[in-house]
Formats: sequence, structure tokens, C-alpha cells
Amino acid sequence: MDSNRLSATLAKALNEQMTGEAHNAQIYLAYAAWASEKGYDGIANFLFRHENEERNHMMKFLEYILKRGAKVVVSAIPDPGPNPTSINNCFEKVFQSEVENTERIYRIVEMSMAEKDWATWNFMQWFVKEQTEEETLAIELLDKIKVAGGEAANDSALYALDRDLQATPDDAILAQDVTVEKP
Ligand code: OFO
Repeated sequence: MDSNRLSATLAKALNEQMTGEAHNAQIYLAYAAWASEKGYDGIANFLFRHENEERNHMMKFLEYILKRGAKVVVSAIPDPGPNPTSINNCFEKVFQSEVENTERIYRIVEMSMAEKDWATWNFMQWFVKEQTEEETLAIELLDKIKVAGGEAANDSALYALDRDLQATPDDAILAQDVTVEKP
């Protein structure tokens, strides 16, 4: 008896997204190594921590595909591409890759809706929420570098930003989650 509960189309899309999450992790890993080489250890630390989050996302997809009785296809992870040219450029690239990831997540949500696969639709809602948070975090990074002077940020502004990011939590608080007790 076939216990596979995913359509071939959705299984393919979820497997591709699983690899996409590994790709996101490689991007953060490459940028973290780049920042560390440049002496920005706080920023590097932040990016290394985020790399780990992306690996967890990859595992979430893997576990879900298995749980639905479909086949996991582990394939090659695409190259993370060129290193950033500056801290400003690094944060811009992070934002860009999160936005592209959100678009991929939305496409799977649309596909699951079209197929009336409510289990997958429900599973994907975690990622919809997570992407809102990750985009917020990336926007905050862009705001911080803007305040520091953007491309023209001087060494002392970058030093302060580096120290600041060392202590920054990885998660942005979602506006809809904010309460009086938990601002
Ligand atoms: Fe950057 O987030 Fe995964 O999905």
C-alpha cells in the first residue's frame, strides 16, 4: 500500500526548498567567514548563529517530507556566490536573499492551496511567520548600517556596530506578538 501523502509536485517543491535552506545556510556561512577575516567578529558571530538557524529549517523540511511518506532527495547545494564587498553590501545581500526565500515559501503555500493539501499548507505557515521575522531582522540590520553611514561608515562606527551585533538576539519580535506584558 502506498503511504505517500504528498503529490509529486509538492514533494519536488519541498525537496527543492530543503536544498534552498541549505543554500541559505551556506550564504550565511560564507558571509560569516568573510566578516571574521575582516576582523568583524561580532557580525561574524551573528551570521554564524543565523547559519545554524537555516540548517534547522533544512531539517524541518526533511522531517516533514519523511513524515508524509514521500522520498527525500538530497542534492548538491548551489554555490553561495561572491563574498560581500563591504558590511553595507553584506547586509543588503542578506536582505535580498531573505526576500527571495520568502517568495519561494509563498509559492509552496500557493501550490498547497491549489492542491487543497491542508497539511502542507499548515506546515508552511510556520515558515511564513519565520520569514516575516527574518525580513524584519534584515531590515533592522540595514537600518543599523544606514545610521552608521552606509557605504561611507567609518571604522569607529563599524566597531560600535560590530560590538552591538555581538549582543543582539537572533530573533526579531514580531509586531503581532507584542503584548503589554511582553513588549
Ligand atoms: Fe532565512 O529562513 Fe530559512 O526559511
